[in-house]
Amino acid sequence: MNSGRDHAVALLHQMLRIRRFEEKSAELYTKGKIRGFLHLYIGEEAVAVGAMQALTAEDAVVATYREHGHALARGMTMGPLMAELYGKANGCSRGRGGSMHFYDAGRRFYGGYAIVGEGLPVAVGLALADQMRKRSAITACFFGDGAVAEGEFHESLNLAALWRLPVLFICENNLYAMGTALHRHQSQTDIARKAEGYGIANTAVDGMDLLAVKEATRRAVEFIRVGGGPFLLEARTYRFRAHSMYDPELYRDKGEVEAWKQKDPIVTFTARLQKEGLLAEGDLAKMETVVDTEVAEAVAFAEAGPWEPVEDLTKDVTSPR
Ligand SMILES: Cc1ncc(C[n+]2csc(CCOP(=O)(O)OP(=O)(O)O)c2C)c(N)n1
Repeated sequence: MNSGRDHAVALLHQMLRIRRFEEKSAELYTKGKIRGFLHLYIGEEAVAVGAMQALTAEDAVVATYREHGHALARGMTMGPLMAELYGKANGCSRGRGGSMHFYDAGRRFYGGYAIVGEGLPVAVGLALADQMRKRSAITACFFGDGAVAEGEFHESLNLAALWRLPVLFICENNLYAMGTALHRHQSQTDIARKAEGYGIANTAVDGMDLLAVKEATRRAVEFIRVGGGPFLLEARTYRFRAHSMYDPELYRDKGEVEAWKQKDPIVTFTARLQKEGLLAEGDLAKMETVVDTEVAEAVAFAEAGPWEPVEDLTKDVTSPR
């Protein structure tokens, strides 16, 4: 048994699970099985999988509406995630949240937020709570480049720095906020450097390179754990699919997308493992079969799930009387 090899293969497996889960989700969406919004993470898998390696079960994770990958990489079971996309009662948020609102308090996975930038103050609050309770946990907060244009980004960085909170801000810079290119909404396109005005340590990393993300995150987490305060990590990545299922993608040309696909994190990591002799002949095909089975079982779980009864419509809904 070679633990280095096993770990590398497990990382590839994680990325493949995310990719196949989302490809199936897109297919089910076009069939009308999944409704509402669906934002795919395809192309960005190395960020969630690489970053999650540095976190322990005690740490908290906050993500955006593009959070399927983060939820899977955090260890959430695929069936309840697929059921959530269906809106079924056996979904991870009982079918009330859908694609944008995955949640699992047991795994300290706190969403899934539809509002751009919304997760940042939530992460600061979680980290403040952990700090006040004298827990050693840190909070990892994933968000897009679009979020850095929001006031919440600046307010969150300010408070995190002021109170030296254990927060790892991870900006997944995929170059577009919906249809708006980064240079059209940012005067400073070097996102990591935005942390400097707040005295927050920062670095940028190639978000298409799984091992680079893993190492950069490990260092950032280590810095936070020894009391260095918050950290901003910018992962430079790209989404291969449209912003959401409704997007005709008129803002970028096909050549650009094709060029980034040459850096596909799954393809490049597979090639690397093969070159280093860590992936034997047939290993990939076996892995694909395992993943396909897991996805098929998740779909069956969602299909078999019940709808929430109408009598429960106002359950957990509160309003002032
Ligand atoms: C406060 C707010 N403004 C606008 C929107 C509409 N909107 C949804 S996604 C999005 C783009 C966000 O891009 P980014 O943060 O870079 O994340 P990505 O989709 O690239 O992962 C916008 C403007 C929103 N959901 N919330």
